[in-house]
Parts: sequence; C-alpha cells; structure tokens
Amino acid sequence: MSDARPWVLTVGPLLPALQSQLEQHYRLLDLWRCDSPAALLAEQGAHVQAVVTTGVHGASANLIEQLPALRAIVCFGVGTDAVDLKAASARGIQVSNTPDVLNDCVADAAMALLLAVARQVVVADRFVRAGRWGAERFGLTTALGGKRCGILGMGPIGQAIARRASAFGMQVSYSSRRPKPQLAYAYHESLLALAERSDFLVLAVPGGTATDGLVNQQVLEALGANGMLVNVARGSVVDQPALIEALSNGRIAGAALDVFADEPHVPAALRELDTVVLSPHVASGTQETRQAMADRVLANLAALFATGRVLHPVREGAQ
Ligand code: 8YV
Repeated sequence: MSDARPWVLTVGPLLPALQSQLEQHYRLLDLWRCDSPAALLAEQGAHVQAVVTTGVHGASANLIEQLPALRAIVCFGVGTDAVDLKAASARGIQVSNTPDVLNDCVADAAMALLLAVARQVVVADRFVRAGRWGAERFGLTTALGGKRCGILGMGPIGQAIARRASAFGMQVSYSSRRPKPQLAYAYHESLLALAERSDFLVLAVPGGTATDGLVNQQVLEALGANGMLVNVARGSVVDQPALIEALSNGRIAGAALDVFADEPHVPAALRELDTVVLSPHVASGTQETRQAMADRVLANLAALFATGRVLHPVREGAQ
C-alpha cells in the first residue's frame, strides 16, 4: 500500500513528544540524524513539502534551494532570525512560528536571571555548598525595588517582563522601533538614552540584521559601573567581546545571559566571572511551554496540508 503522508524534514533535534507525533502523521526525514545530509537531500529532497526547525537551527538559503517542492518552514520557537526569510519569500515559501505561548515563561526566566544577578543567588549557593557560611560573611547585594528597569523591545515578551518588573517595584522604561502609546511606561527613542537611564537593561528584541550588535561598548558604558545586563533575546544583539571587556574591567556590574554569540560555546572569560549568571538558552524551556510550542508546530503543519496556509505566518521584515 502506498504511503500518502506528506514528506517533512526536521533540521535539528526536537522535543521527543513532538518528534513522535511528527513520525505518526508525516513521512519524516531527520537531517540531523543521518550520516550524510548531502546524500539525503540529493535523494529525497525533492519530496519535502515542509521543514520543521528551531530558533537555533533555522533554515539556510542553501537548504531551501535543495528542496524544490518546499511549501513551508515551521519553526519551533518565536524567533525566525536563523531562517533565511528572503530566500523563503522569493520562492513563496511560508514561514510560521509559535507566538504567544512562550511569553510568560520567557518573562519569568528574565526575572529569574535579573534576581539571580542582583541578589547573587548563584554565588550564594556556591558559598554555602563550599562550607564557607560561618567562617566568612556573605557580602551585601543589590535591591530591585525603586531601581530603573530599561527594556529593549516592547513586544509581547517585553510587555510581560515590564509587568513583572513593575510588580517588583521597579520603574520601567523602554526603547523599541515605535513607541506604544497605550503603555504607561516612559519611552526612549535611542538605546543609548535608555541605557543611561537604566540600572538594569533587559533585552527582549528579535535577533537578525536589524538588531545585530546593538548593545555595543558605548551602550555598556552608558549603563555604567552599577548597571546590569539581562539577555533573553539573542546573543547577536550584544557585542560579546565588548561585554566581556566591560564586565572584566568593572565598567558594568553584572550580566545574566541565556543566549550567546556562538551557542553552545560560552567564552571562558564569561564562565570565570562571579558577576555573571549563565543559562543554556532555556528561557522558554518549561514542560508546559515547550508542549504548547509543539502543539503550535503540529497545528501549523496540519493547517498547511488541510488549507494550504500555515496558522501563524511570519512576514519577511517582521524580524
Ligand atoms: C527556543 C527561542 O529555545 O522561541 C525562540 O525564539 O529561542 C526558544 O524559544 C528555541 O527555538 C528552541 O530551540
């Protein structure tokens, strides 16, 4: 009996529950599992109608070119900066993401990181484990209440962070492409002005060319010696060598980072600093949110094959 299920290509490893659902509904090709991706694409690439990928793995122009029947690139994640949107749109290939469902968990993670760097939660944990409590005194840390929390990017994630920071008694202001008059927070047109007026600078913008290297040496200088940086956006938004330099020389007080320039590689200079809190790109990584993201991926694929359109399209230029 012939198999009428559509062919779908996965680029990187996915949530196991999602992988098994995909295996059930589609003829699945796993690029990341095969010994010779080039041979797989040459032999089977012509069948593939949809690609499922992640924020990190994306889909390059080169991959897209090798899939002549491709109709959609379905992302497990909200950021599509690793997908070549130009190459996709030139061929009329739809791109979808998983909006809304991860905002709260990413904002929770931003606050967890902010609290961890301000209150030195990780350093305190290491202090107790090393048996230093009693013999030594743990130093004082930094309060959140009354401090200025500057948020770069006021999309749904930025707004979820703003609500949480306000609940901690922080004064929120922001910078984004356009002011959002419906929001009560102060708006700064330039990132430099935002950094100058922030004790904590939290990044919640999409990655991609429009935001590449925005947080540079000048912005870090403006944040200042008591300032702290929190990044739950993309490593590309920060000039990482400039950040390392600023942290190493006390030009800023600390950083809490979930994302990096070249994941999963984290420079030793960052790993060695006690003023830095690190996490492995897991801001959306709760069971609940990852399941909701998986559901969105399946819904987008189902809609594509039932109606010809994905449910959550991403426009080129939206990043
Ligand atoms: C995921 C993300 O960690 O949504 C995004 O853009 O970066 C994350 O939610 C990633 O897509 C899963 O690999």
